[in-house]
Amino acid sequence: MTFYYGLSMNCITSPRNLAAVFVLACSALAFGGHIYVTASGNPALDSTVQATLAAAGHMSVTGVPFYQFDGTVSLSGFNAVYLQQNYNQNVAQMPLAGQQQLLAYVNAGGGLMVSEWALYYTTFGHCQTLKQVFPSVETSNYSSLPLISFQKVDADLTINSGLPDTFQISGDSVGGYEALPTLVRPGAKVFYLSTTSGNFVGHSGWDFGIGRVAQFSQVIGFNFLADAEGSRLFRNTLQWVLNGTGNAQVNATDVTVRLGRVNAGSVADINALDGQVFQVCKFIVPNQQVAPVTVEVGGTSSVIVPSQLKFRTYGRMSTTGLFSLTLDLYDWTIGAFSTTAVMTKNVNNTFRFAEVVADAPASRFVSGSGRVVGRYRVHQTGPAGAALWCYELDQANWLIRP
Ligand SMILES: [Ca+2]
Repeated sequence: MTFYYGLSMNCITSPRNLAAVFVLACSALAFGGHIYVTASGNPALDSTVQATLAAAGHMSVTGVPFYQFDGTVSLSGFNAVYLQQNYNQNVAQMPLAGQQQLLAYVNAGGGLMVSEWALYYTTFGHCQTLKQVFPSVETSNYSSLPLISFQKVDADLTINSGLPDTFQISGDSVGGYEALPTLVRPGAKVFYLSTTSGNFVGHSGWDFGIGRVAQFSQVIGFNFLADAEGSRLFRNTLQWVLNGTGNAQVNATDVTVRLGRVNAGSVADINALDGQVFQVCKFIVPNQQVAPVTVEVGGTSSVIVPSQLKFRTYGRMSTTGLFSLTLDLYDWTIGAFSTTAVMTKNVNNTFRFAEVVADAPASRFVSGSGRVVGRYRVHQTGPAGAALWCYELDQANWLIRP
């Protein structure tokens, strides 16, 4: 979904350095990752970040500052990168080769967590290649108010764990406290609004490629990490990022149209996100209770007993009007499509990601020979621009974790 939130602030000048107070607080969480942290320019903060990560069970390395991340750093063995651009915000830009490396890293299944001012500086020419992985849309607006107010929007069990629906933090200033984006990119989630100055995107995330990215609109410094809820959100977010990494991608090998008529394309068109689409249109449906477009997509997983599995599509309606898309997964233990691994959402003319996540155990959605089958169905839910409307799919695949 694309979110747009009204009000805007009007601070356009560059944030500058200010001192912050050192305090440390942390508590434990499961599933240890190996995290590469770009140096903040403040060694005490880097130590605090590493201590916070260690208390949550993660190993970390403080690496080079973002502006020295030049493509020569090995990310081999790291599950995620925490990109900081705060105390060293305006020293220089991240070299293009470093941006390309991070982009490829996320595309290939790595995790990325970002805090400010990485987004802010993209409006001043930084990270023009990397910024496409950021779930929030860049802005030069920022807040000079120390109070950070979070309000939950898109619910997520990992992100929201142990946190109230609304909470406040006394933030950290490095020339300002937080960026004030009003939009996220299509398909990204707004986990929290930032509401001190209006309704801005305070915290966002999405799956990109077969990796995952989360973005804080705040400067994350000593105050943020010393705050019980700030620290919790920081740790939860990293956990959420880690939960989205390590995926293997399984492409479609076959499609079977159960209802509808193929108007364009073939299975080859749904193996890459490239604008080439497989288009199926409503045909003749005597009974409106039946989804007029019903298509099964099959593939082969090399992982037979996955810990996690999801079926993901990227598509849109070719026709204007009101429609819904339902995704579900074939459960081999019952020999039918699952009644619990089901997702329905509204769809329109804009390309969007949709996904259905396997409920436990995910292994029931993989046959003994590795066969996986996902299904998409499209219903008309209101007026439509054409009687024989069409849905087009650019990509369908599975993300599977061993
Ligand atoms: Ca395609």
